[in-house]
Amino acid sequence: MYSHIKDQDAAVYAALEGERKRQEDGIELIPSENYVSQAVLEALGSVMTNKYSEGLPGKRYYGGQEYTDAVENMAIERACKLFGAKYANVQPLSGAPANLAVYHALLAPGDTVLGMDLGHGGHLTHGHPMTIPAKLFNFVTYKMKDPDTGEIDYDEMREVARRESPKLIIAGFSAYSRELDYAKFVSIAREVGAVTMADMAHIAGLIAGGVARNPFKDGFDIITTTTHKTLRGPRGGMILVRENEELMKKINKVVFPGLQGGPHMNNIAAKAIAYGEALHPSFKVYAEQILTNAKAMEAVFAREGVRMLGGGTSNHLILADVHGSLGVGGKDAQEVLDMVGITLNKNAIADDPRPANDPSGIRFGTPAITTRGFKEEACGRVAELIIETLKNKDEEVVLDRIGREIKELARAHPLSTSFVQEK
Ligand code: DSN
Repeated sequence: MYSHIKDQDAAVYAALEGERKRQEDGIELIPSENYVSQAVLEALGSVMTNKYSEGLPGKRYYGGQEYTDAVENMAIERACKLFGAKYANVQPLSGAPANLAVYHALLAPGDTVLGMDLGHGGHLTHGHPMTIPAKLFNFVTYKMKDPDTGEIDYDEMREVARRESPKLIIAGFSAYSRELDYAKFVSIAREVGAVTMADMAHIAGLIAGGVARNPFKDGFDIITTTTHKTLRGPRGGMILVRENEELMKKINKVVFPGLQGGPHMNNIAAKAIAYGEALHPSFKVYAEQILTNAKAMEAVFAREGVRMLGGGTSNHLILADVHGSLGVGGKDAQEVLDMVGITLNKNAIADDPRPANDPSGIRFGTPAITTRGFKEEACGRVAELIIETLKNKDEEVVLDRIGREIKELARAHPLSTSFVQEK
């Protein structure tokens, strides 16, 4: 692999090979990561990277757009088909610029946005004070009623909405393991005259695979997403509009020229391929297996009495209170698990008494290992090994043995060059 890089630049080659090997040898549980297919990788390394294509298909600023137009139109059509949208913009470079584009299309400085509290599972781009949107707009939040069931406090959401009159209401999260009641969001938004946006970055693949509810079915106006998480595409973002053409036109103008320059056409070609994969019947098998695998891990954590936020999971991820249950802080947990070959991330839990750089929780999920062909039995074993590692975090002999077992599990599940998921 990478033979030209090897001949030309040994230092970069060493880093690429090291990363390839790390991904192959370890068990990847960061719930926002995945392994793309060879076809997606090829598109990323294709000649499309050479081309400038500012504008939209049929309305570009530079010449020579026959093939870029074709590939972007394919990506748009496939995205709309996957998610039941009338319009799509596939140019956002990632999730944060996709969200920023929607904010700028809909809001004036000082306008109010209602989103999920970051400490209760929301995302940085939904109003963390350090972000540019938070400096421009007024973010107010809703929370879970009870972190042990994960139920959102919709009564409080309605009260906040009535009091604050948000122009935009956001559903979406990066560390929340239950389904949202989109119909309730829409009813609250209609009452106060707000537009609804679902940031479905984490669960786009589950929606595409038909195992999570599509917010458009309940009347959401806009969906934003990254394309590289459960959707298993290249790194990137996308904005979908259910049916309002004027809304899409406003958003298009912000994506370019408002926010970005030339779209990354190699990435858009890779998105088209990934959306084609997600439209294939086997993607449903993949999405179902993600959930089955997460349930297998949940069962082990429940049996071992480790507290899970939301009381467990209905999607691809689990947020576990390892400090509360096992006396290990999130930072130490992440580090010792890295040592045995399990990659996940430390994560704050709701109303975490510990600091952000060493919170109480770990967050992990099944999209990447499911791509590798892990089934529920192997996932249950990985969950047992996580807990055993944390209980023996200073026992070198135990950790060595676990590390060897992790390597064996990884070897037994090599990455396939085909994107088709086997049952
Ligand atoms: N960094 C992503 C995640 O891990 O959820 C969200 O931006």
